[in-house]
Order: sequence, then C-alpha cells, then structure tokens
Amino acid sequence: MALLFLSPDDPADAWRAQLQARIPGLEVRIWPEVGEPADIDLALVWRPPPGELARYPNLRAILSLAAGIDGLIADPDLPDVPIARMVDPSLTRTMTEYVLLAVLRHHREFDRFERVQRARAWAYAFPPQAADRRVGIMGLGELGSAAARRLVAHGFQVLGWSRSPKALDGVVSYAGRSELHTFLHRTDILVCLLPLTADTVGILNAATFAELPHGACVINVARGQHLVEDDLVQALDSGHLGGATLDVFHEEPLPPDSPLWTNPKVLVTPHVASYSVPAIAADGVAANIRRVLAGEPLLHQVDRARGY
Ligand code: NDP
Ligand code: OXD
Repeated sequence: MALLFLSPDDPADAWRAQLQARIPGLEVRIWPEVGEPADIDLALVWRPPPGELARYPNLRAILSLAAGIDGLIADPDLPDVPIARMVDPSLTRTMTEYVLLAVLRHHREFDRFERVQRARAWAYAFPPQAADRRVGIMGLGELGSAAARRLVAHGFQVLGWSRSPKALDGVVSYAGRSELHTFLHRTDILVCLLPLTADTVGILNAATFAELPHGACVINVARGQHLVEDDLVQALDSGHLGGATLDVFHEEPLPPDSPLWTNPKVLVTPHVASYSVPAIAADGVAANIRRVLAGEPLLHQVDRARGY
C-alpha cells in the first residue's frame, strides 16, 4: 500500500512519521517524488494541481487534508473514487478559538479601540453584555456547531443557519432560504462557516448585508468566494457594517493592491483560522486508511452531488 502525500503547505515529514507510527509498513511518497504512478493506492492532499490525481490509475480513495473540498471537486479530471474530508479535533479546536477571539474582538470593540488609539483618543464606551449580543453562525456542521457551543458557554445569544434544522443546546436554529431573512435580521455578529457550493457562492453580498442590523460585523472563515468583496467594502464605507474579520479571500495570498489590506474596519488574517496538528489528526487519517484496506466505507465521506 503506497500513499501519495501532496500539499504545498503541510509538514510532509511530520505527517509521514505520524502515519507510519500508526500503520507500520505504510509507504508514504511525498510529491513530486512519486515513483511509479501505478503504485499509488491512496492520496492525502491539499490543493493538488488540477488533473494531477488523474495520473494514478490504481487510486482507491482521496483523503483531504482540508475540511473544505470545493477545490478538489472543481477538478474536472478528478478520479471517481470516494473522498473523505478532514474532521479532526485540532482543526475544530483552533477554529473555535479563532471564532471566539474574532467575536470577542468585535463585541468588546477592540477593533474600534485599535483605530482610536492611532488618534491618541481616550474614547470611553461600554459595550453591551454578551447576553445582549446576538451571534449568528452560517453553517452548523463540525466547525460551526463547535463554535456555537463555545459562544453559548460564553453567554452570547447564539443563532445558527443550516440546510436542515439542528437541535443544539442554547442555539436558535434556522434552516433553508426561507428562514435566512429572519436569521439575518436577528444577528449582530455574523460568522460564515459554510462549505463553498453552487448554493453558497457569493452569499455574503449587498442584499445579505442590508438585512443585518445597522453596525453589524461580519467574520468570514469559510471561503473567499462566499464574499462579494466590493459589496463588503461599500457596506463598511457607508457605515452600515461596523467591521469585518476576513481569513479567506478570492485570491490567496491577498494581492498587495487589494483595498482590504488598508480598510481601517477590516482585519485580514492569512487563511490561518484553523489548522490540523499531524500528531492529532493522523488518528482519523489512519482510521480511514485502515478502512480502505478492509474495503469499508470512509468516515466523513463527501457527497459529491451535494458539494460537501
Ligand atoms: P460541515 O460539512 O461539517 O458543515 C457544513 C454546514 O453548512 C452544515 O451545517 C450544512 O447544513 C450547512 N450548509 C451547507 N450548505 C448550506 C446551504 N445551502 N444553506 C444553509 N446551510 C448550508 O463543514 P465544516 O463545519 O467541517 O467546515 C465548514 C467550512 O469551513 C469548510 O467547508 C471550509 O470551507 C471552511 N474551513 C475554513 C478553514 C480556515 O482555516 N479558514 C479551516 C477549515 C474549514 P446541514 O447540516 O443541514 O447539512
Ligand atoms: C480547510 C481549510 O478547509 O484549511 O480545512 O481551509
């Protein structure tokens, strides 16, 4: 059994060591040193070049190093084999931490204090209590539901919007397009944790922002293509939106001439909201490798027709 490891951003040697500690004898070939393509049974990947995975005639499954598989399934030459997405406690923990931090920063108005500090202004103001702040999370899956639970524990009013209704303690659930309007009207801080699909592309747009209360803030930690960047800049400049935290962008790295870099109401982070630690995430990947060996269905298998 040979596994292809392909990622420009993940530590290949650490992944190899962690997987071999769990599956002795597993051969891990690190792209582009692949050897004979016909030897490859499995691929563990993040952002492979389009067409690359079609080169391996005996590929049995694709294991994604990412939770979001939009880039993978956009490859018209992707082999028709099962795909598992990343579900991992370290990915969930780091995303929960980022969302809590970003929500608290807007809630406690640190974004405004950072701006007024530059003017040496002693701008005294008290924000509302967490219990009076409504945080709305778009996408209540692995990551959205974990973030929601943490925000509930902190005392915020938490709302969630997903395709199907959810029963999460302390979270008011809205589902489907018909309930989006009400969800947005009741949201002061909006967090996007949706997968990127044909239904969700461009969902953070002028019409969506217009439904949010005056002064609302937007946090996008899902995909850059969820956001219409010009609409965001307009809504911020008009004063309708109070601020934004953006971790993902149409083009990554964000081009130097993007107006988002210098907008005083925008915090830019370089797609770091969450990350998998190989020593932790290798447990789930190894479990799926064993499943392939045993001919069993993958854990966290992607539904290609649904797009996530
Ligand atoms: P999941 O698949 O577990 O959850 C997706 C959620 O979105 C589900 O609740 C689903 O509803 C909901 N959803 C999907 N389509 C729609 C729709 N059309 N309308 C309303 N709700 C919808 O995904 P994860 O939580 O694991 O990850 C979410 C995304 O986060 C990833 O796809 C990725 O893009 C992004 N991400 C970003 C990272 C970063 O560092 N910035 C790191 C990791 C992930 P239902 O439950 O009803 O199916
Ligand atoms: C992911 C990501 O989808 O890191 O896991 O963006």
